[in-house]
Amino acid sequence: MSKAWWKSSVIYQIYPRSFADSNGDGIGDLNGITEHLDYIKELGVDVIWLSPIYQSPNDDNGYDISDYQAIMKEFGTMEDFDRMLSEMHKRGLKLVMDLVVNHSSDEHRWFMESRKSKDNPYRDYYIWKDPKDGKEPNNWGSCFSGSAWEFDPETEMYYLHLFSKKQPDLNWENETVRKEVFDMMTWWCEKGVDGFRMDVISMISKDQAYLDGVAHDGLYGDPSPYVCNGPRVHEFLQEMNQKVLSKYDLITVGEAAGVTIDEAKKYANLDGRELNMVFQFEHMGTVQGEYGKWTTERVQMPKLRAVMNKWQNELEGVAWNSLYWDNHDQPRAVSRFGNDGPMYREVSAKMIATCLHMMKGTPYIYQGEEIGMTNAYFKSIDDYQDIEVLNAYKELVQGGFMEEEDFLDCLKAVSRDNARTPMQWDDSENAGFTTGTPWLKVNENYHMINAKAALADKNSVFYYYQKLIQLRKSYDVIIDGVFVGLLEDNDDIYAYERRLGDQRLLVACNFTGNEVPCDLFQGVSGEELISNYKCHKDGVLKPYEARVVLL
Ligand code: TEU
Ligand code: CA
Repeated sequence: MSKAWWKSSVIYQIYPRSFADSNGDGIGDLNGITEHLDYIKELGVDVIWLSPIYQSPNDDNGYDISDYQAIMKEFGTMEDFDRMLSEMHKRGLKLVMDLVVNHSSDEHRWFMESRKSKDNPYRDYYIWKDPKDGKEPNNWGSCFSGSAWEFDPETEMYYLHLFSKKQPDLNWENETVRKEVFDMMTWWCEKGVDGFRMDVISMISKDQAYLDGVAHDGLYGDPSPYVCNGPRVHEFLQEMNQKVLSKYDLITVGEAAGVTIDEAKKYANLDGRELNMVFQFEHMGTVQGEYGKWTTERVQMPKLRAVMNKWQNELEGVAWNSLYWDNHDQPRAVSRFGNDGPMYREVSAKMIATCLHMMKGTPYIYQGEEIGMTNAYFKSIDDYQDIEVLNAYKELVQGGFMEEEDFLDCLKAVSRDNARTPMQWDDSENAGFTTGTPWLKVNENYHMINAKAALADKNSVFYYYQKLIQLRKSYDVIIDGVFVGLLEDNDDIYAYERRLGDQRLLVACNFTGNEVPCDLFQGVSGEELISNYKCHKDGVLKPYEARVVLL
């Protein structure tokens, strides 16, 4: 198996707005990141993925870009960027930038020009359609509620925005747009960046018929059959690979909402013609409510296991997996898949980390996950800032489809703000994130959960992640071993083996707070590589116990 460096890497995701504020304005910034690179190096990761740092009006916190080659003023200057990158490289850390090219901001000069007139040279940089019977061109809904079409009175046409109305979709059918994107990517590669995470890259090719979608929620049509994995998406990515990616030693990961196994075998094929890997979403969406993600229903491990094992088995030898439990769009992993109460938070955080990090693929750690940060459980809609939340509140609560209390309960479980509360550095005011007023409330549990406390406690979640990362560097079976699911009808234990030659790595994780029978380790001899308990009980797994044994 080729030892491409991105196969043995572990990647740490930073949401810059919430990581560290160096100048007291309450907003994280690049100098704040630079000041904390030693902490990241101590964890042992190889790559840092930064959520967008480009100029943006922050309608969607940087995922609405108004200048792809300038730094967001709240985050600092290009000099700050250059210094941060050189400090990363000095520490042997690589930098992955977030490439958001399915759409731009409506404040990008391209769009400002495009909307001026129908014959403007930039008109076809975006997707404009005439009204149909005086209304939107079709029934598509936006991911951020409401219609995916916005009427522009200047030219009396609609433009497409699969996300907020301030995020108009770029027209990838237009080869000039593709050239602009490839030139911009080359510019960043020439500055020395080491890769790209590609935002909703599975959506850049739309079915040109623009047919109505099915209105599952009775409100708007679902565009995903017509925008996910579209007719030319692989053509566009192979062009990107030929014109940019293949010219540099990069790591590339496509965020591929709606990706299937078969599509992933194209996007992330080991033949290297497109990307190194993709983020699939199937394990994130195993529970759906009447209105999509807005549900308090808890994920059941058997469903999660079925999805993860399918991806482990079916990409084997053909394509490469990414491995993640959370990011800036998802609730905190320990709250969603573990138990964030005081009794079991740390032991269950270690267990879910073990379950993920012993799998085949490249693991991603989201800022704060390594110290077991939890959901925020905000009590009022006024505490939330995320456009996805606020638009859904308007549509569902103010629209009379959901009770406010029920919607707030859903927000406590699955809102994106859960992951965006400021990084908890220590137990000083605002968790050491800022000396000013934080842009989003700090989680109230920062006195107990913070990096300083974690670094002072040899049994902390931090040092457990550090050890998991070290194991990945020490045992080829973790990188290259074939995945074999075990106990696949057991409701409590997630178990599997990794096999490489005569090496067998046995992994078992109790996803419950009860002691459960388990004879996997009876009569086997081998070296225990890691566990979240110092001692074990024969024939059982303790609450949230994880064990990894090299047989
Ligand atoms: O997310 C795309 C995406 O699919 C998410 O909107 C996800 O479906 C949703 O957040 C789950 O609730 C990417 C970025 O990661 C996200 O932060 C941006 O808001 C979005 O694209 C638009 O750029
Ligand atoms: Ca700042």
